[in-house]
Amino acid sequence: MRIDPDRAALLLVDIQPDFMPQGNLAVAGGDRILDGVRRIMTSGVFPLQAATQDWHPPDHVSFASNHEGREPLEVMELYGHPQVLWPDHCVQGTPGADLHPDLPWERAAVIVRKGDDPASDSYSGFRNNWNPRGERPSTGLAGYFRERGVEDLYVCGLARDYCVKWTAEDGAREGFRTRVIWDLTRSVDPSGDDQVRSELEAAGVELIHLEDLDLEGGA
Ligand code: VGL
Ligand code: ZN
Repeated sequence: MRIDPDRAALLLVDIQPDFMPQGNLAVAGGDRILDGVRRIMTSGVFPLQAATQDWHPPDHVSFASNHEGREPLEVMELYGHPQVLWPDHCVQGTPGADLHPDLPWERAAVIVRKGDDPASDSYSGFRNNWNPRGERPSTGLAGYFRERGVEDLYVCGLARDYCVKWTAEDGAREGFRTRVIWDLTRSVDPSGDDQVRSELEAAGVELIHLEDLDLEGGA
């Protein structure tokens, strides 16, 4: 697959130490995507690269530790929607919240931090999850891509079943031709992968693999 350098953007979702196998919200095999991600970032075929960074205050509503008597991975209802309660992760300013130190982030033109509102979670790079008023406020990322002339989005990162999925679904909803580089993602719960695959496809997201990209086209 040829990437049109004038219309494509690479979107790197939440590639942070806390989502690595040793991290506070460990994703099995999260570190296995790093070599491939580095290859794409340095291949020269994506002149425009953007990243998201999960970035929570310590009192964040998604942390089980902020709900008396709740344990991580329990689900509660929040503003009428299910909310998974997570272990504390990606706390602003902690090493686990950094962009992963082994990747060439100088290539990213824009880094969108998300999840900084203590009262709502934010899986997608485009919009927060619901706030108490039932809205999903924009991060401005869709407008950024539009002003940069982007039409095609290539999404990879962590986690496949949460932030990658929500980001890709919102990207498609915003009108971008959105592709997920499936083998450069990993799931919190791999047993749900079939459902993730079918929900992404139902949202109009195309699932591709690293080998589908023509990385020789770049410098
Ligand atoms: C994520 C759960 C909580 C993710 C972030 O990056 O997929 N998942 N915060
Ligand atoms: Zn988070």
